[in-house]
Amino acid sequence: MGTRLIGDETTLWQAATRVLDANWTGTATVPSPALYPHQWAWDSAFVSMGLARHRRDRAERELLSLFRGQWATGLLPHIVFNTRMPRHAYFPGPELWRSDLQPAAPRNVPTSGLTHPPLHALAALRLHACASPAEAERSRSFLAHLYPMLVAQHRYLAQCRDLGAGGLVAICHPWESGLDNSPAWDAPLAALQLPPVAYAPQRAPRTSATGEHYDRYVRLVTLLRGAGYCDEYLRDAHPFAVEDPLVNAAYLASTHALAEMAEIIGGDPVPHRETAERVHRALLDRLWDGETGCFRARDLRGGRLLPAVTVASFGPLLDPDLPGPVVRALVDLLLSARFAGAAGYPVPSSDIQAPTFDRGGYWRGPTWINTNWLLWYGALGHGLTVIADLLYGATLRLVRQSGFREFFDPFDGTGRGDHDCSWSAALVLDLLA
Ligand code: 9WN
Repeated sequence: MGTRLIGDETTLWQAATRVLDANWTGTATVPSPALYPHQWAWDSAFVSMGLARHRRDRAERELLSLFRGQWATGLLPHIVFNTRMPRHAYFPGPELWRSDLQPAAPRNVPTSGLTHPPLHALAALRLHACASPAEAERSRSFLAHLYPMLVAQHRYLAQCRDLGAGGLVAICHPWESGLDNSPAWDAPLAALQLPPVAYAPQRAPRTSATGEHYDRYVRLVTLLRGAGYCDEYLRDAHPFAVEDPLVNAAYLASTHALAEMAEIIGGDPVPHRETAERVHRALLDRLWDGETGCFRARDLRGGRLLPAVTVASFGPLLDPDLPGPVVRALVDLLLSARFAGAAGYPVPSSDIQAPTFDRGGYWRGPTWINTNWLLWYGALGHGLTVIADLLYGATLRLVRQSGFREFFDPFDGTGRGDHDCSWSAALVLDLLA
């Protein structure tokens, strides 16, 4: 594949494949060697899209290995733990979640009890789309094998996570958004009552997720665990329940992918199309704020749209049926001083003009390769070639300048967080292919 590339593209390609090779454990890919030694769900979706261009066999194993962690309820956990890692390798480890005590959790595969943005059907379809004619039949069989697991994942989301009964999926913890310390979660987290005991050990202050944040993150997990991760508790009592535009846009894109997969393998696409139509309408009815011209997260416990405007607000570009005026309003916002203004490296994870903006603060300002990729993909789907080219060029410029870092300063492109980050490498392969 690299032979089609020229000059520094070949060098970049080879550097990206080296990162993915080094982060391969034999069955899956760790998000980064130093900080994240287990398997994370949305990371694996992105990684499999890159592996599809490099080691197809591994792309399939990556997804299968993740689904080993799927619960009987259909929940696809956000972390599948590698039992060969020492206990202190990552906090919080299996001892916080105690999935081993849950009858629905798989035996001998410790997992978390939360989920992650459901991009897996989209990733599986992309894997199929880049199969060569010689690989097509095998690829179709792989899709047929994975399809029931993806359907179960989506059934869980539709049946157990539509907490607002309006057709969208609600997240029950900031970790489920993938954008952990996004300013969007500040208000619902602040409303959470903490007991007088500190729960979490301090993590190194490399992010803005401080000890205070971690106390709240861990508190939410202990509440969930105490209730046996049960659906009724989530629906009726859990204090954090938010409908996020990016999570729901991922859900919608993957629902469309499930419909296409059903056609490829001879299944029934109609139920997926019906779900997609419902999610599309609910995104507009429940999360579109016409007054300010953007999508916002809905706090189900507070009963209102949350004020923060973040990169997640652009997630619905993944909806192929988004009305033209809504697309145009999103493009205006993306190109405005709030997201593009002084920043040379779009797209910052948070509104530059908001008081909470922090250029080094993890999901409170920096630019990330995976969110850039999602917006690039969504822009292409709407024929927004100028926006897509802008995102493509800026994303490759980031990694050329600073390497496959976890995240980047949105003003000068300085690399931050961990090095040799898998999704940064994988998505560069997808972009270059
Ligand atoms: C908690 C692995 C994950 C990403 C998330 C990112 C970060 C974990 C953490 O790392 O989250 O799940 O410990 O901070 O926020 O998006 O999936 O790369």
